[in-house]
Amino acid sequence: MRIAFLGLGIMGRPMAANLVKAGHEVSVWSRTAGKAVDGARSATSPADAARGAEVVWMCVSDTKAVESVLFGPQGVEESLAEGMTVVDSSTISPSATRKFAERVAARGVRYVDAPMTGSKVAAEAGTLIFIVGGDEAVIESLKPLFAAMGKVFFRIGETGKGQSAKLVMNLQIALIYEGFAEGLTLATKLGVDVEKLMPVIQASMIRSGVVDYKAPFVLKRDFTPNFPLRLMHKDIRLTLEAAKEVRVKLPALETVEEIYEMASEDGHQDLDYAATLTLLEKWAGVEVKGASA
Ligand code: NA7
Repeated sequence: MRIAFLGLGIMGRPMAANLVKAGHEVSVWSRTAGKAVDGARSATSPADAARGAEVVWMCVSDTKAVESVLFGPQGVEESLAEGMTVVDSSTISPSATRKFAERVAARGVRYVDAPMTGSKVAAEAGTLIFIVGGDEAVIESLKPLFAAMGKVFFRIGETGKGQSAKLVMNLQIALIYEGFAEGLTLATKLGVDVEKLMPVIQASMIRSGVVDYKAPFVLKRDFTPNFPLRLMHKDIRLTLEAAKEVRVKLPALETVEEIYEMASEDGHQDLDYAATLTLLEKWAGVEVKGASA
């Protein structure tokens, strides 16, 4: 297929590379000049990349970035042609997604939201999990592309539902992790050795994917970003906005948002979101340490 891939960040670049590897004809564009992918044509603008493409796939930071790539100067809109499909793998606002979809639909273009879960490692290995919203037949036609970049995709419903489901997922990840971080902080303050506590956690119903994944990093005090705090913070804000639009109150997430705000003020926005622990430690006057730290 002829694909325009827009946004060569931590996730986007390996995704585009996997499309090339799968034999697709790929044009790439990223806001910062000089980013390239072997075997892909480097385009000068989103409009240039999208010209003649069957599918335009985006993976940029946030709602504003998607809007600018689509509808800004030299945006994708200039090159839209009937029958084209626009796919967005960024995590952005569900309601903005529906508006963007309506605007391109007026030009005969289909829109699929396909945010993903999985780290940089999964993007490189082509084992991402896509959470998808859009027309069933259109999504079916994208199967080879999902297969090139991911291990599985789930269709949740019509356009916008992929983003909604993604926010619901990240809400739970953020809260589960904060529970774990508060537990370790209190344990340390109460004089409980966290290395002795871990096997109890793992033998109990607290055991979870989040704890399995994060515990080794936290116990080593390794906060290098697997998923940067700034991006989880963005997703928490998006979730609170989406909840407000439908008059749902999320008191726990509101509190966690404040913790992210203060962790950012402490300069931790580019560390992993696990670094929210350091704020709890500061308040408690302790440092959580495993044997390996
Ligand atoms: P990164 O590594 O921060 O990359 C973000 C990408 O978005 C990168 O290619 C940026 O371009 C691009 N970007 C940011 N702002 C803009 C604007 N205003 N216009 C155009 N392009 C922009 O994020 P990830 O790859 O980890 O994640 C991407 C999305 O997936 C995000 O929504 C996550 O929550 C999930 P540049 O680097 O300047 O070329």
